[in-house]
Amino acid sequence: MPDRSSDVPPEALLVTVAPTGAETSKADCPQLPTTLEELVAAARECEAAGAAMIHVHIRDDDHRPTLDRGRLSATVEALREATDLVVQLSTGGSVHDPLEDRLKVLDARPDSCSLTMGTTNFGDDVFSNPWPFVCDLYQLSQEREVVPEFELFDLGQVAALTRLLDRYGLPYGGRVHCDFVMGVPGGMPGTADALVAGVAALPPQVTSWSATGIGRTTLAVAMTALAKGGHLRVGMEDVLTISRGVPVESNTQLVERAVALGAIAQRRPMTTDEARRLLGLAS
Ligand code: KMH
Ligand code: ZN
Repeated sequence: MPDRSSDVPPEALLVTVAPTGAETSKADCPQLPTTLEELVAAARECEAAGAAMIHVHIRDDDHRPTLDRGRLSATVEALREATDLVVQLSTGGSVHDPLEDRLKVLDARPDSCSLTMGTTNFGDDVFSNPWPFVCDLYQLSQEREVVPEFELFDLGQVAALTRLLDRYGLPYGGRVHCDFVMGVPGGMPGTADALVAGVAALPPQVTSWSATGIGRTTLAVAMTALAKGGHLRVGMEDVLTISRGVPVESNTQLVERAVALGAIAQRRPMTTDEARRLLGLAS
């Protein structure tokens, strides 16, 4: 039986920042980091505020979502140069991205990639993740030595994670980290009850998990995650108001709030070295 324990202490809180996403337009939210310069500046500030991992979606010159290979590689490089953050590229992209382009994200050689465990209604759209695609992406991540973060939008996707791990074994690095993405219209609700049910259903191979609540569910999910000993993802991909009707000023503001919530729960922000150990990225 392999040793599944980690030397990262339980008080260490992984804060992942998801600064941009693919759903919000620059016109609607000028403070959204959409250029490489804005993204790098946001990443530096968020690292200083306590984030240890960044979940990245990129935009083109017109601020529209893109999976352009050259831009993705340049982004990974720039983030590595400017920060010590664990760099996670989104393989979810936007709901309009073809599956084959989403597989090619791994060509940019990130530390980590998101890997969604099933198809989800996504507002009026469909976020497509058919089982064969999930299997292909997972095996590619193993081959390319990229650590996946399993994104769980629904309880059925927790069962799909169990099935995937049973069929294909552990990820590269030997640890299993997942993230509950809650409150998407079409996915599981962003409630304490739903998170408790999701955590109870996690397969035994899981070594760490975080959670994020979309929009107005953000605080309920974050506080429940802390109460259950989990980690936090925050950022303007997931929420654009800091309180009812008050726009978020920056991603840093959301990271600072996560760190403050963590402090109430007697957790302190995890260092980037600890995050690498937690995720199986440390050599
Ligand atoms: N933009 C959503 C359709 C991920 O990054 O892997 C998918 C998403 C999940 O954001
Ligand atoms: Zn994303």
